[in-house]
Amino acid sequence: MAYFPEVSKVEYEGPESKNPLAFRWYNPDEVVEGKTMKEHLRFSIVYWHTMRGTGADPFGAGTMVRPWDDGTDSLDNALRRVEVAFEFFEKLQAPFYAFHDRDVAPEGSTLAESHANLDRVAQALKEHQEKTGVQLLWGTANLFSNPRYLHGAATSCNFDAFAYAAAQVKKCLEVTKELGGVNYVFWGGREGYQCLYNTDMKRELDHLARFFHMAVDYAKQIGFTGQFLIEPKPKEPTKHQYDSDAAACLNFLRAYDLLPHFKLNIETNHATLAGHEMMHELDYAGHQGALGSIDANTGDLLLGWDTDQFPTNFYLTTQCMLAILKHGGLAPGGVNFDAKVRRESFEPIDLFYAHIGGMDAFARGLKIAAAIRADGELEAFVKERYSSWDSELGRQVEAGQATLADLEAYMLEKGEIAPNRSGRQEMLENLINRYI
Ligand code: XLS
Ligand code: NI
Ligand code: NI
Repeated sequence: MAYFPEVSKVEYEGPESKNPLAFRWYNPDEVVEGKTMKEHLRFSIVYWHTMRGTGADPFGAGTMVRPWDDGTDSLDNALRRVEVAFEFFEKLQAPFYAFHDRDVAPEGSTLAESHANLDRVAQALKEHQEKTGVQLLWGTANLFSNPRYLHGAATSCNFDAFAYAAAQVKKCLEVTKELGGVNYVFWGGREGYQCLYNTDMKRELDHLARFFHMAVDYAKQIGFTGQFLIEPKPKEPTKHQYDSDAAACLNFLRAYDLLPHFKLNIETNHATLAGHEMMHELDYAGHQGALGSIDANTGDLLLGWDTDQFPTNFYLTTQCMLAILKHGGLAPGGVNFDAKVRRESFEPIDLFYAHIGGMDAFARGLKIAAAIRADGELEAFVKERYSSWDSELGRQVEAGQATLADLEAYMLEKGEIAPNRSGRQEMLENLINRYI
């Protein structure tokens, strides 16, 4: 059964191609810096936007035309979506996908029923994974949509909400393991606050840490070896999300002895909401050894919320790939398109155009970044910029072997600092432009 009869497998045709259903840059087997594009990029498609996005916004109902979806919450409908999803993944040559428990299977009227629904759909997902070779990049539990989580889940003031969330994560870990998921993600959902007058922040953070420790312990118990990831986001839905950015997440993980068990899943639109560039977040996570995976999308700076658009900007993808290559790549993470088509792009084929554009933008960013690295000019400039630190005393300071008194003695003798040199920002911006 073909749900996308107008599309056959999307193939690489090269930059000259004008076929809107072909890749112009993503050539899965092409080798860049010793690995294939497929191995570098590890593209993943999200179930929530691509299979479940309706196009609804606060001002109006859904607009998406999805002929296979009967609009019900039935198991049959869920099982049919699995077929659609895997046809889509295969036609796009996407090696991975990602889901929330509630995207793939309907919530039942009891927790036991929800568990059973998830088991049933997971069985179908497994069969399709085996048939197609598509793998699960990560699973996650939806701990934010149901009204029971209105005060949060792991940070709720209501102990029962915490317990329910724990039960959901336990089950979702089991299913992720069963499906061979290579990561498991916690995005903060409603873990944050709207108002400090009614919030015991310390207690909530302590609870969040307990929750993560229990997940780590349970993963060990069942032999789940995937990488745990936290996805930073500063706001939306709450005004302050606890996992606000890479630095805040790492501080939290360090403070609660969770650092050895977690890396970060960095999302572009969340970085911009936090007032950072994506490259900043990637580099920050990377130099702490915590760059796990990325949610590839982009926001609209004129809008200011999490618009989750598909990335098409070569400067953005080049910056991402410069940081990712610098820190040794993403595996077992990947480039996960946490992105949705616009409400006005309501036809199924728009899903193809969207993903093709995102995959091509990253493939091109990879090639540009690799070319910049191969020429080495940028790296050499940075190295030279810090070369005064390569002096004997500079090295001693870096190694923690010098004191304020040593530096005073040095400066008393020298009298004045060496002349500063230009940062050459504009020259370097021009240098990047040479490759784009
Ligand atoms: C929401 C998040 C979410 C996570 C998965 O803003 O990006 O989609 O990636 O829970
Ligand atoms: Ni995300
Ligand atoms: Ni997001």
